[in-house]
Amino acid sequence: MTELILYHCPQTRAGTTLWMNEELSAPCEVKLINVLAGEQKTPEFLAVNPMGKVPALVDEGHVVTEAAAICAHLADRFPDAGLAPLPGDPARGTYLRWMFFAPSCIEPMMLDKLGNTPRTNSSSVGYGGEDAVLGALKGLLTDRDYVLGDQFSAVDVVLGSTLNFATMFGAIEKVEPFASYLDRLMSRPAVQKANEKNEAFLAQLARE
Ligand SMILES: N[C@@H](CCC(=O)N[C@@H](CS)C(=O)NCC(=O)O)C(=O)O
Repeated sequence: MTELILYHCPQTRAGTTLWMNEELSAPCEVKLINVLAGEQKTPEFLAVNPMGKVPALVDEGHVVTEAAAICAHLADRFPDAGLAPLPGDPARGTYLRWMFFAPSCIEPMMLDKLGNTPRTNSSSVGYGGEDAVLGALKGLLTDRDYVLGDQFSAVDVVLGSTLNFATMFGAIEKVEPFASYLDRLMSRPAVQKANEKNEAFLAQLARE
């Protein structure tokens, strides 16, 4: 049997991958890493992810880190779920574009904004600037339900999760078209299941 272990901690970026796991009907065994207790810096976990960060996935001995990479890998690993255009499909370009846009443009923009470290050199800053990021996202999400149009895919898990964090922390205002997109995603059964599991995980960590 396929052995997939997902190292997870509730209330962290690992939530993105827990959601992805639920979209696939949970093929991964979830192992909790209590970040508040410092378990991500133990020698055992550093042997998995030398960054000492969650999430991490071990797929039959192969380590995948970075939430977006884990989601993309899981979508490819379980192609029958139809959560990723196959290599060779031109739609795969759109899918990969926004899969990378989330961690390489939205995240640093959000962290710079929340950390009050504005960048002035837009031509050398990878995300350009806040207006550029918001403009690109508005252009993407206006008049479509999901990144690929009518079809939900793993890129919506990554982009939706990142956008959800950004609105929760106040880095991006929850206005249209982001509000409808997020409401559509957050009402998915897989999100509800992941939320319930996170509640149970939090209770478990509090008892330990
Ligand atoms: N680039 C990583 C970031 C992962 C990350 O920063 N995880 C945080 C939780 S949100 C963490 O594990 N922090 C614990 C620490 O650094 O000690 C990803 O996208 O997965």
